[in-house]
Amino acid sequence: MVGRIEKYLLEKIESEGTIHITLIDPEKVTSPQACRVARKAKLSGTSAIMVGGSTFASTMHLDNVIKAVKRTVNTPVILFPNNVSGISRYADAIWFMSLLNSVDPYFLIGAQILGAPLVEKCRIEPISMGYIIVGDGGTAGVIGKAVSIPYDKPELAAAHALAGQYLGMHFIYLEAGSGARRPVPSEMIHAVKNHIDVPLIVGGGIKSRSQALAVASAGADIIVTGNVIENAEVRSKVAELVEGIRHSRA
Ligand code: 1GP
Repeated sequence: MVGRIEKYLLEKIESEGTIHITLIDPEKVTSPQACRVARKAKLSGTSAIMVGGSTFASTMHLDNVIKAVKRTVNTPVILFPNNVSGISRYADAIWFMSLLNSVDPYFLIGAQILGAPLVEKCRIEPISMGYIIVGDGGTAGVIGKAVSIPYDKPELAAAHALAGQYLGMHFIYLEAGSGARRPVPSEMIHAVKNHIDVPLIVGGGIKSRSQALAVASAGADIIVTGNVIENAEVRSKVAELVEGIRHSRA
């Protein structure tokens, strides 16, 4: 079954090609700052807001950030949880994700078992996603105990992605790690895209128009950026990234 937010994402991708999502890390912002980012990102063409980080924001702060963002923009808010504590009943949807290259069963299925009843109780739309950490992997790789896939092994990334699809996941996410020195290379994106039919999300280290253009041209359906937006004038930076993505469609 496809829920409302998933349908929205699929229709956006269908009509626009690659889309951009803004990631807000609740640990790094106050609620008013999150609102400003969301409002400006929306004006510049972002399609949804993801909220989550790899470490330790309190659930109360997470709730407050999401409530504030939802009061400010009508863009869907999708949780990007690093653990059960990343669930907020105020979000529209949650990436219900498994870290496919973790060596720790907790990140493969343990946290999901603990979180599922809460997601059901709070009626948050779960969107099934296979999460794959590649390259440096950053904090997410360390916390998630991932055996990161080297950039020069695109066929390994493709095998992980295909396994995720065969297990029934609706989206696949190639994650280079927040603030990665180098985004996921085009060859890897291309290899994965050639093997899967479900939409491909790519994030980590995308900072410029040309990087967004390269990632979109290689086959990403969704591009996620966080860091670069936190550290720049939001409106012009998101506009630059979205412009790069649009150029890939030309
Ligand atoms: C991190 O993929 C996201 O989980 C976004 O990464 O913060 O480097 O944009 P950046």
